[in-house]
Amino acid sequence: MLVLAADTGAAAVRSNFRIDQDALVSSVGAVAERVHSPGSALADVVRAYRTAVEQRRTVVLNLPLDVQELPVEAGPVPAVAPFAPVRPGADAVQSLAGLIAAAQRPVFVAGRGGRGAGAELRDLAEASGALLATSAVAAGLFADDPWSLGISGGFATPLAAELISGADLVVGWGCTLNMWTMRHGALIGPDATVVQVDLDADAIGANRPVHLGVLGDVGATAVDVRTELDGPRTGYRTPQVAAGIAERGRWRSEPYEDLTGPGGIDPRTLSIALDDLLPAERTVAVDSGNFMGYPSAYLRVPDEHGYCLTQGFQSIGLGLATAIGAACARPDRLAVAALGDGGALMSAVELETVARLGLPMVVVVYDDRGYGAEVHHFTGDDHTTVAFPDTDIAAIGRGYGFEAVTVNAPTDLDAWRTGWQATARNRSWCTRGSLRTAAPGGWRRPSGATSTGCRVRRR
Ligand SMILES: Cc1ncc(C[n+]2csc(CCOP(=O)(O)OP(=O)(O)O)c2C)c(N)n1
Ligand SMILES: [Mg+2]
Repeated sequence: MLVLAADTGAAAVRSNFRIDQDALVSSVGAVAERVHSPGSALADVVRAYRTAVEQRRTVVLNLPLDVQELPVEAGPVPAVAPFAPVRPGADAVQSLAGLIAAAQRPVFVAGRGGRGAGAELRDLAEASGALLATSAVAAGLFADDPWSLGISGGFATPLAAELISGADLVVGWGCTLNMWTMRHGALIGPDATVVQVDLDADAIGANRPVHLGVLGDVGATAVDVRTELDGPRTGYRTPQVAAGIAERGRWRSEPYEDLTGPGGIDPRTLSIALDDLLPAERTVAVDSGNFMGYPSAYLRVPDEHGYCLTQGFQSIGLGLATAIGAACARPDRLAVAALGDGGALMSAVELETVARLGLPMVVVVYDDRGYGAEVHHFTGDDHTTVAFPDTDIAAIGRGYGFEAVTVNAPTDLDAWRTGWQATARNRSWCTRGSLRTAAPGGWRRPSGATSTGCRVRRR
C-alpha cells in the first residue's frame, strides 16, 4: 500500500503542525519515504512504489508542503520490471518433499504470505494428501475446497481443531504459526513435525521452533515441491475425514442452544441468518472485541480478498474504516462491517463517510451494551466502567442517513429482508443486535462460542 501524506517543509522547524512523521510511520512498521525535491520527485515516487510492490510493504510517501508548491518537469516514468518469485534452494525443496512423502496426516496452514498462492497450494495439497487451513488474515483462501478446514486458531471449528492437532506434519505457508493461529501451540501435536515456508528469514522460527525452514516464495515453493512428488496421495484425505468435513466443516453445522429470548437474538442465529441473507460476493470487515468470532465463523467469504481482520494493533474501532476502504477498493462486492457496540460507538463518525460517499454497505452491530471482551476477561470484577447505558444504535445510524433495524428475534429480519431486496445494493444498512446477558467463554479462548442476544427494530 502506498499512502500519500502531506508534511511540513524541512525548514518549518517551529511550525505548530510539525511532527516527526518518519518516526510515526516507522513506529508502526511501515516505511517512510519522501519527495525530497522537484528534481528527485520522479525517482522518489518510483522508489516508494517499488518498495511497496516488491517488498510488500506499506509505504508512506511524505509530501512536504514547500516541495509541493514547486514546478516539476514531467519526465518519462521509468519502467519497473516485476521480479520473478524467489525460488527456494534445491536442498530445502528435497527436504520438504521428503517430509511430505513420509507424513500420514499433513496439514497446510496458509497465512498472509500465502494469499495469492491458493492454486499452487491446492495442487500441492492434493499431491500430498494434506488438509488445508488458513490463519485468520488469509481466511477464504481455500473457500469451497472440500478439504478446507477454514480458519485455524481461536475461530477454528471443533472439527478443524481436532484434525489440525492430530496432524503429524504442519506446514506454515507464509504463516508464522503464532499464538492466535495455533492456540498458543495447542493445535500442534506433541510429535508433529513443523515446517515454515517464508520469504522473510526473520519470520522462520519466530514464534516456535521449526524442524525445517524454507526460504522462498510460497507459490514457487509449492510448485517446486510438487514436481518432487508423485501423483495424489491419500494422506489425511480419507473417506472418514471427507465425511467429517462435509458434515461438520462449518460452524453453522455445529449444534447449539439458541439463546434467543427476552434478552434478544442469539448472535449465532443472527449471524447464520445474515449469512443466508447477504449476497455471496461480499467483503467482511471485522472490528475487535468478544463478538468478532461470530462474523468470522458464520459469514462465508468468497476468497481471501473477502475478509479483513483489523487486529494489526489490537485496537477496537477500526472495523468501520476498514469496511469503507474495502467498499472503495471492491465496489463489485458488498462491504459488511461487523462491529461491537463499543467499537461502533468509538468510530460512529465514519457512518457519515459511508452515507456521504453513498457506499453500499451493511453495518452489523453486535450490541451487548458494553465492552464485552473486558467483561469476559475480568470475570468477577466490577464491570461498572465497561457497561454502557442502553443506546439506540439504529437511531444513530438513521441520523447519518442509514436505513436501520434492530433485531430482537429472527422474525425481525423478515421485514429487513423485504426492505433489503427492495433497495437492492445501493443503500447502506445498519443492523443492531444487543447482548444483554454475557455467558462465559469467548473466541480468544479455545472453549468456543459466547452467547449473546441481539435486538433489531425496524423504523
Ligand atoms: C482502542 C482500544 N481501546 C481498548 C481496547 C481494549 N478492548 C479490547 S476488546 C474491547 C471491547 C470492545 O467492545 P465491543 O466493541 O462492544 O465488542 P465486545 O467485546 O463487547 O463484543 C476493549 C475495550 C482496545 N483493544 N483498543
Ligand atoms: Mg460490546
